[in-house]
Amino acid sequence: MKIHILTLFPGMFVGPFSESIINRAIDRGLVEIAIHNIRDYTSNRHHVVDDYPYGGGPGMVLKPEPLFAAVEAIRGEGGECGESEKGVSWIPVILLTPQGRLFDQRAAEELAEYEEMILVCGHYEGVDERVREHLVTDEISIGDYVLSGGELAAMVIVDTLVRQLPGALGSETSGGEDSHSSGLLEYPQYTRPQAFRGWVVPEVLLSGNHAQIAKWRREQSLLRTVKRRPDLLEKSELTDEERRLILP
Ligand code: 9D3
Repeated sequence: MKIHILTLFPGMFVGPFSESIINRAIDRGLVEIAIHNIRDYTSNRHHVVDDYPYGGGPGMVLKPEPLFAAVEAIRGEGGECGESEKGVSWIPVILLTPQGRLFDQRAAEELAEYEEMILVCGHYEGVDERVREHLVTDEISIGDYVLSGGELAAMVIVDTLVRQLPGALGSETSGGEDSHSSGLLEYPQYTRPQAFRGWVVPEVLLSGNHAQIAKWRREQSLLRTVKRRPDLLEKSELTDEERRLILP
């Protein structure tokens, strides 16, 4: 997979992408991450990337020319027709914006299908609408809170994509085995010591009865989900007995 990131703050990506799972995936050649400074694609003398909004109002607007130039340069560099070995030549151009569709695990799985993509980070009151209309193919928000720009959102997306790549996680875990794939929150976990400051580990976990342990964990997941994230239950498949357990 190849992920391009267009940003005015390339330095923001240096730390996060050189640690842990993402760095390991890069070293293993599973993913290539190319950070492009939008300012490098300006053609005006002072490398200006933004301007005042037509019609007036506060803030600045990201100019269209550097973004079009950057995307066109990226499209041009991928061989004659940009055809990858998997035969997918179309490269999505994804704008990170508070106005985008909400990013969730389903969206993460959808984006993981692409062999190559371009993430565009805004950092202003906005980007010129012609970028949205004629360059961008998708708009994504990572949640209903205000960030200073799209960079952290891009990192969140990269992280979710990289951990889905076969071989990116250690052999012990697979990306499909976590709480968001079962649709429920995770059950409580314990490790040694068996008693810590008088707080003891639930008996059942010490019993060695694996059927009982699995049952207890499933119940705990259900109860925790009802209490904290009842919205998740609507999408999860429960047995009649499980429904009985959580009904009031
Ligand atoms: C003036 C109204 N603001 C919209 C709520 C303007 C505005 C705020 C913050 C415009 C851009 C930003 C910067 N945020 C992002 O670029 C962003 C973002 C976010 O703030 N929250 C969740 N997901 C994302 S993706 C990109």
